[in-house]
Amino acid sequence: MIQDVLKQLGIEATNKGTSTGSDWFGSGAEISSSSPVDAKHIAKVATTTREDYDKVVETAQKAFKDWRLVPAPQRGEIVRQFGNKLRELKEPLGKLVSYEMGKSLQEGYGEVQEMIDICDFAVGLSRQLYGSTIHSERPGHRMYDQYHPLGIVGIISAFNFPVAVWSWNTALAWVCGDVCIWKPSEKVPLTGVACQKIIADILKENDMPEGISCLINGDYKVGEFMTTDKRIPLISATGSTRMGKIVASTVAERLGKTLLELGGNNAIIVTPDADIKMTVIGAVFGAVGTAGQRCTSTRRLIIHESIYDKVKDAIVAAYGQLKIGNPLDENNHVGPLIDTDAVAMYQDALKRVVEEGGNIIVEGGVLEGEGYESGCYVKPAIAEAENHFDIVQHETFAPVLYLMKYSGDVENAIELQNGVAQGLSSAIMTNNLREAERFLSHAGSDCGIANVNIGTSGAEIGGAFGGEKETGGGRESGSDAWKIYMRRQTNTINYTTELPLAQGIKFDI
Ligand code: UN1
Repeated sequence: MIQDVLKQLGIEATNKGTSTGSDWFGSGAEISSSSPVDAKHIAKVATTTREDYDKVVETAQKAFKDWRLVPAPQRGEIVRQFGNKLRELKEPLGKLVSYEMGKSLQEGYGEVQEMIDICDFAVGLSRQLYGSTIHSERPGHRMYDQYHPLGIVGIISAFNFPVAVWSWNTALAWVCGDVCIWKPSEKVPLTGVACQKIIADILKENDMPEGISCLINGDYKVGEFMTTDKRIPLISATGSTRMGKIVASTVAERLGKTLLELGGNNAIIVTPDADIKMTVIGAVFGAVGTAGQRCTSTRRLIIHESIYDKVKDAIVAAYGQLKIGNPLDENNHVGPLIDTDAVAMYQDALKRVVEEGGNIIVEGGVLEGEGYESGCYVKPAIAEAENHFDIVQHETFAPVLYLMKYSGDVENAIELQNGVAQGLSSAIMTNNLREAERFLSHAGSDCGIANVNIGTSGAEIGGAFGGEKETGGGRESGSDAWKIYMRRQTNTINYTTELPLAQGIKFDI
């Protein structure tokens, strides 16, 4: 099956990993991509050397000069064609995402659907890159602000959403008149090659220059080529808080802009007025979907003491039904972790929660035997824990869910929910309007995403996506997230024969 998929997407046994569009080159060491599904080698990708990288940036700089002059709706037309091509290739690309990364086939397709959706969004946006008009304090003057293309956008994406997060950035950046250089995670280089081939064909069919969409490959050192490079005004990076701090300080050193989407430590508050059935679906999908490897995955359940046992029993029972195995088999709920390092981190978290006084109520463990040869399949686990535990305060990118109790008012639950360093996604399960509104108020959740009666994961592309505190503060995808990809300019025009100064200053000569 996978051979057909690779063929449909133009993936060879060994692929060049550096591209400015139709031109592929690169002479760096090869990365071998293997699947966490069955540990089988899939194909190789050559990494990008410094010399290759400089060639990419020079080509991108030239392309920017032309691309910024293409009217925004025409740039949108290219993105529309890209979205249509993704519709045609949804099946093979979704399968490759699932096989190379290890998420379920449904989620692989869902990820490609997010790409299609953001393309549609970007097409509409290409006619809506609005600024404001402002009334001047001076007679005969007019003011407005406008948004201009920024330049080269460097995109560093993570393994867990190997294609969608790139598309959120690049589809918007393109309609905004920017050109993009993408470094996918070195854990999933093939999906990057596949996407670049798709857009390269579209750009070629439209006689567009090389350099509008560029691909580079390699580890953090290749990422550093971009973060230290003054020619790249914006770096959009998705990944751990540790990585984000390094990227932020490196880019700040040269006063560049960053868009950071980093770790989450997402909680669902379950109040006495919660619908238990909905809570169970939301919490279980949130905790075990993508094997707990979404930045929006549910890590903590904060449950009112009056319903604690009832919710706990229902969730434990639901965990008993979970099927773990090959994610390409639609009967399975939970696929593998990305690699054995991730498995070690998962094991360490379970050890540490016990050491800190936690109580495991659904045992974890690494699965062995037929179908589990990759060593990456783990059992989703649940521990009763306290919010202040060091391990609970950290994001473990694995299916480990912490249960904790609150008593009294919803304010106490909100305090626990906010009592972590991260601020990405949050949710409350309640049919009580007062509780829901308090949770959403300025004294409520401090996260970038706050949901009522749905879980923490699975955000739609129409809203701005990102979070506060150690999540990095960036917003990508919908709403007005496009503004970061443009530079703002304020214009004042005097259509009189006088030159009055602002603030009433007199300056007669
Ligand atoms: C991520 O994990 O980096 O909201 C992105 C969600 C998805 C995106 C997650 N739409 O869960």
